Amino acid sequence: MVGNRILLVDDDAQVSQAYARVLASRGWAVETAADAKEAVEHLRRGSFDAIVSDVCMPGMSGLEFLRAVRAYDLDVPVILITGEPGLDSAIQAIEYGAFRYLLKPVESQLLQETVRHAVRFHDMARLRRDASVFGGGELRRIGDRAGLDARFTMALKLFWMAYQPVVSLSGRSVLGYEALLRSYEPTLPGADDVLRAAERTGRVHELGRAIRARIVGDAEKLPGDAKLFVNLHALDLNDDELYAQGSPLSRIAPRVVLEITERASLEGVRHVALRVKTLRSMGFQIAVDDLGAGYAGLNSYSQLEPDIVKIDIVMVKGIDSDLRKQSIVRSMKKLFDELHTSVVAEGVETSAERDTLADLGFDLLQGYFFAKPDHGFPMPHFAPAGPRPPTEPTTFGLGGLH
Ligand code: G
Ligand code: MN
Repeated sequence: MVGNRILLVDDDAQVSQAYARVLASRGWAVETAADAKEAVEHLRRGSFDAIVSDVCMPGMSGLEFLRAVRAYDLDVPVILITGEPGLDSAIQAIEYGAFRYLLKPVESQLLQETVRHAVRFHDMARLRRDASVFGGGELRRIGDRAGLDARFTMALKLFWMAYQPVVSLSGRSVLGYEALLRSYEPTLPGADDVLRAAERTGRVHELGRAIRARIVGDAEKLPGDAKLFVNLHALDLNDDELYAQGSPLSRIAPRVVLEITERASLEGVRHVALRVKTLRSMGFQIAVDDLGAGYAGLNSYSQLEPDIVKIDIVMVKGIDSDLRKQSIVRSMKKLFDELHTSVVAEGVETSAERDTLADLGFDLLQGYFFAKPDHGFPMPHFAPAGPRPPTEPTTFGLGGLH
């Protein structure tokens, strides 16, 4: 650990000296900066294994500083320290992508331990990046230092939304369309790349707002009374714009189902239950997405009390020949029936999967078998490939929701 470089940023020279002494005593090489601008100068000249920074500094806010840091180093863990306790600032720190958040005065031992963890974390991030060279992968591409912010800005200009129908088998109709992010920015080609870039540059809200505005524009062409399924990033729940009177999406709230994924933790969201209640009172419906994929089990179900749950593709893939999956999915379906919660099975790719799910009592399905996500609002096909009756009637929006 000797030789690791730590950057310490604080406008209070006394505090700065005290922390520097505490860290130097562990063998770390400490450099100090009196404000964010000076810190950026240090970053320009060399790299660090961890940054410890005051939140309130003259000249640059915590958010601006975090962004500036990310322009130089995508991985370096930043530990924020503040004199003003408060849930809001703690959560903001997490939103900014801070590694940890400590309250003043920080005990020497806690400071040392936190920095030690941060340095380890940084080592790990570097190893992953080195390893990714062999995979030719995404980490290396996304790991180019400067410019992530610029590339994300391009992605924000170039993205489009694909739509995939959620079908009702019984009505041979479309309940709604899920909006899925697609990117034309070559260096951030996948939706996940764009999302990760948004997280790393602290611009999740900006992306969420742009996506919602785009969807509302597209919705003018939404057929019949089909609903719109809109994916939210967990951090979007912290964005005031989502709740603002007159925000684009709120104007079509009764047609919108907000999907909140099971994959991500809701830990960084203030007052989750209250927020979801507010959204519901605005007319939105709530869905829990990717159920069965998350590490949290049915955790978010109890927090969100959704109108709809969407069973993840991992539970659907090959369900026709997997008795264990059938058994779990059957139990889930039964449970949600009792709770009067609609269930959608996602990622249906074959007629065998469709038939098994139908046997298990599923009516609402989504997947490549019916239609791939595409421009506009693609029509699903219910029969396997081959000639189809030319006069097949299609009705939209059959109420599969309770
Ligand atoms: O996490 P969420 O369920 O919102 O993600 C949906 C993703 O799954 C989209 O990127 C979409 O393109 C993809 N998808 C939709 N249907 C299918 C399918 O039948 N098979 C596979 N492999 N992916 C699908
Ligand atoms: Mn989804």
